Amino acid sequence: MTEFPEHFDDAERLSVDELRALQLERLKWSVAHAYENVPLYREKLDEAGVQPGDIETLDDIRKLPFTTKDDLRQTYPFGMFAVPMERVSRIHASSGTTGRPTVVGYTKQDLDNWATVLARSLRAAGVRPGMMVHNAYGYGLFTGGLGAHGGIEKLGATVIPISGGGTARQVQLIQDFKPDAILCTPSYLLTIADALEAAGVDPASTSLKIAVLGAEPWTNEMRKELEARMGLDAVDIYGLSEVMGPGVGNECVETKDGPHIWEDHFYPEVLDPETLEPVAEGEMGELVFTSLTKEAFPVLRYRTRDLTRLLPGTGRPQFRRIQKITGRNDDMIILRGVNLFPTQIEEIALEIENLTPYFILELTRRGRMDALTVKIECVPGIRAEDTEVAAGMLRKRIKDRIGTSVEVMTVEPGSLPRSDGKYKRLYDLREH
Ligand code: DLL
Repeated sequence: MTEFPEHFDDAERLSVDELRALQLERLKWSVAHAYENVPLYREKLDEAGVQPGDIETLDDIRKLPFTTKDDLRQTYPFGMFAVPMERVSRIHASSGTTGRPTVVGYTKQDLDNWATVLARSLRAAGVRPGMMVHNAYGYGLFTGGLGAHGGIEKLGATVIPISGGGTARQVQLIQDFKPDAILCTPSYLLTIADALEAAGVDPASTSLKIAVLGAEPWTNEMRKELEARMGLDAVDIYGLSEVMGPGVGNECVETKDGPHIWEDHFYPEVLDPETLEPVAEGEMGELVFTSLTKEAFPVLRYRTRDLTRLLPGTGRPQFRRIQKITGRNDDMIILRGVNLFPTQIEEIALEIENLTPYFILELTRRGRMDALTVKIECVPGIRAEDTEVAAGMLRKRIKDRIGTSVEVMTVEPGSLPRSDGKYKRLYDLREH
């Protein structure tokens, strides 16, 4: 066996003081780089009366203006690139739910840094050089597939670049190649587990020992469900295209307590989404990132719309951690004045006997009121009475804990759409 270091690279051995010094040096570079090379940043900074030379401490980051998805749309496709196109090695894009896609670019150095943070992420998740990794994130413009691919190679593991979809073939190759780890969305892992079962294979009996899951919100209850069903460790990977792609942060398999942010490359803040002021330490708010090393596509205080809190590091003590993200501002359903996230339903449903993680939410209008229906599959083969009991319990717990009434409708096992990537849970059927 090859010797491998306890950590993937030296940055993981920095003390907090060394890390802060490195961040400040890099922040100064990044702000100057954005100011000098991206007209929109120059305009925004000038308007805010800030010059790159005004950044003297890390707290001075608060003088900087914000960047939003709208800024990226307005400069579509390449207006935010900070290097000439000849230096851009790769382009990715995210489709988003509405409007133009957001386009991001990477220099050779950016791709190398991305592979490093990804390799570090996989290392934290328990993946080791020499292991075989089944990469079922989608390849293409989506950052998931190719982003993870670079990191797997950099770590020194073997990559199976299967991409998303084609579930029957995924199941076949898992049995034939016997990979140690799988990378995909949590909802797609459920689809794979089902397909294994349908093929007469016990999902817990495969060679898979680690699943590195992300690209959509998922709960600790879903983690328990997947770990029990598949006999593996399920670890959370976080990231977004605008900031890099997968691997902005990752959970440590030893602690499974939320992703550590690789702060030597991405500087995190959590702000009150209304006032845009920092929340008190450890409080919930919107996650905002400033890139510290990106050449092609620097971002200053990019508003992610992801809601979480910043916590002290555990498994990698010098890096701050975020609480597992359970929702985005955009996923929030406001039902008759009560805020509700699909993950809250997932959490409750998975506590109840005979219910499955397969559910969708339908939002409709009855007269002047919005109504929410949870359509959920029960486990196959149970009695009609037990179905009723489970549905009633779900309805009651949602009312008790979230404070709003919803309808619960149980549907035939296997009748709801299955995921092949990011799973769509909410269907808004109201007329606009
Ligand atoms: O989903 C990058 C990625 C690929 C991350 C593979 C992890 C694994 P986007 O398509 O730009 O990029 O979507 C980013 O997805 O702002 C979050 O709302 C959500 N998201 C990503 N990872 C997680 C996670 C990729 N672990 C958006 N938990 C982000 C919860 C996540 N939400």
